[in-house]
Amino acid sequence: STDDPGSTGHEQVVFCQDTQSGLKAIIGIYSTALGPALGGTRCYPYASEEAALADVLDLSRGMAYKNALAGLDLGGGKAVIWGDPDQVKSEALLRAYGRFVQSLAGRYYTACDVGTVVADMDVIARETRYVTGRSVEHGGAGDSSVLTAWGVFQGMRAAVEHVWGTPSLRGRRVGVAGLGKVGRHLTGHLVDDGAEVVATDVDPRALEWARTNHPGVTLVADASALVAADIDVYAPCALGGALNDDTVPALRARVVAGAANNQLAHPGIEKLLADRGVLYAPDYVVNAGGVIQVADEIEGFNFDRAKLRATRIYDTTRQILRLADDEGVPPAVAADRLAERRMADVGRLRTIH
Ligand code: NAI
Ligand code: K
Repeated sequence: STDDPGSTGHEQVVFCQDTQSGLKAIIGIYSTALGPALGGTRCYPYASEEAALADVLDLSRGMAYKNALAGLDLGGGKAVIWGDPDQVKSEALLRAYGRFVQSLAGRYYTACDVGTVVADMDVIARETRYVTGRSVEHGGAGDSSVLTAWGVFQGMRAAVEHVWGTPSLRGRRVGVAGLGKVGRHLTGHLVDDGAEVVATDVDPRALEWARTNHPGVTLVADASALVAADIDVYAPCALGGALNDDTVPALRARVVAGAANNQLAHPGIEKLLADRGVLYAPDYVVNAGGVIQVADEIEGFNFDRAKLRATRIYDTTRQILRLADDEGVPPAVAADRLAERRMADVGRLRTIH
């Protein structure tokens, strides 16, 4: 129980080992209050078992909050496979891992994360039915960046409305850092809505994509040039830690809403953003379109149904920003409170498992 100060609040933590394939994995189930725990499998060369455990505890808790706010009937879980994905991943290892997932009998559903790809989920699925994010050929939902970008766009509209009174992006200057899978779809939505997009990427192929598909997009040298540019909205769509002690003081945007996970480099950044009058739409709220997409696959993927759910990220973001104002807390704290309320309220009503 969370009343115990020594406890992390997790329901279950499972250590998995298969010596033959070299599998070492940890599955963390934070909460099944809203339904089976859903969260991806990360494959990463952790320095130690302690580091792997710390990561899975943190990530599985985060998924409980994310899934709750996404309006899913799913709890929060996550798994880590300890090792370099290029070296450790094999059919034998993934199938051994799949058997551990199956042994949890539906308390945990897995999906892709850093170090695992859709093809890995197809292999895992040969041992367990509790896996999602599979390939289209296997009945899966396919690339989740489509609805991730749609959800980010919806969250951005809510944040823009909160600051300027209208959700329209027409005439707004939006800085997109990272023209990868999500950044490209997002750029499309922004251009369609009449925004002026300023963007950057470290990969020349991404810049070429922009020049070819959206010649109206202004390209800048790097992320620091983007942060310092005259933009209204900043959309981090590359790596974590985009909001840090260097970028926030230089930031000219009044709104931050982007796809990247873990945008805040450390907890103090929230206050720095607030002090500078920057409205931060919490990353895990606005980037939930991806998990919404893979969650939908559990019922048999229906794109329109999933898109409708991702569209509601607009309403959720609005609600969170208002709650933050009412309760005088940063949006990330308001988001956590809303998630906790749903887990407590609905978790109490749930009778079927
Ligand atoms: P991606 O790997 O397709 O795209 C990332 C892009 O960022 C690449 O084009 C890369 O060259 C660029 N990049 C890397 N470092 C950069 C830097 N320092 N400056 C500028 N550009 C840089 O990844 P994807 O799928 O588009 O995801 C983007 C972010 O959104 C990641 O943080 C990911 O964790 C997060 N996210 C993605 C979801 C999805 O469904 N794809 C779901 C939820 C979150
Ligand atoms: K719990």
